[in-house]
Amino acid sequence: MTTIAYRGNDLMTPDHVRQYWDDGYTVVKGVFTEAEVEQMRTACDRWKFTGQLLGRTWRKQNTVIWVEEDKQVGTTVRGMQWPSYHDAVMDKFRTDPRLLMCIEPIIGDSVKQIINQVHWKRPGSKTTWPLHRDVRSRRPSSAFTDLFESWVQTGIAIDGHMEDNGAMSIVPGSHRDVDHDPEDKSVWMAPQYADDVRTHPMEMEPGDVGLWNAFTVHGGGFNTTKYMDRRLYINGFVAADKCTRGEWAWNQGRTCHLYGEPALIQFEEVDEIRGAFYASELGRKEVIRD
Ligand SMILES: O=C(O)CCC(=O)C(=O)O
Repeated sequence: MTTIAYRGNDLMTPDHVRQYWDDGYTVVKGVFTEAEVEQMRTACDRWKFTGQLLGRTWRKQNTVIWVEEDKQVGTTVRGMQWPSYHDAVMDKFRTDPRLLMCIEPIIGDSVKQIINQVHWKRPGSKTTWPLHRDVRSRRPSSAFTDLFESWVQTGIAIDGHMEDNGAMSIVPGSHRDVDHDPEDKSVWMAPQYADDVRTHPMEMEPGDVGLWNAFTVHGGGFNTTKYMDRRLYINGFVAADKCTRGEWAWNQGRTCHLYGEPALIQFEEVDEIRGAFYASELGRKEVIRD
């Protein structure tokens, strides 16, 4: 576990750090300003329109846009990974020093990034993420060491993140309900927590940042509003010396920009399939990941 000195103006206070380890999550309020959140909204909308134009799930190396047919609302862009290779706004916020300030007390300041992802929950759609633990997606497990301590997921609320528009729920303490064995598939999905009294929506205002552990149960929620979008910008980080995959984000606190060949992260064929493709044309099933 990392111990760093707290400075008076740090966003991530000792109480946040304590809550993160005790409850498996925390929310840091007011990290980004409304003007900055507006930039993220505009960038996310551009990607949503791109997905709508493409009309089908599309990938270029680590960048993927997942497009689904939704029985209620039709063709729907529900998520994407790694906009930051192609989008200066998303890239800027991915490595914003305030995000480092949030994660540094947990995993230190030499950090690689595995997740750079946007989730949309379209009003009236069936989009949801059944209750789960993110350990399920940290594959292959051999690439990660001490996942419980070395990994942290962050989510920037781009819209108000509320029960009505599909805020994800969180289960405080659920990271301590199980052994931290990445190969124990029986703990990956966790539908039984729907009835757990601890389960509640992780409500956030735009610009707040939620952090959660790889073993904390979370997910669920539908956007039952008529018109209100629910966009969440998720960035997942790992202590660099505990992971053999990912793009560097910070090395001893210094920002590492994306350049050169994309790293091996979750798309196994990143070096072999270099061109853009529609998943359906290559007969591939592009499973949505987190
Ligand atoms: O977008 C959401 O509501 C859920 C996100 C989630 O469960 C995840 O990223 O693991």
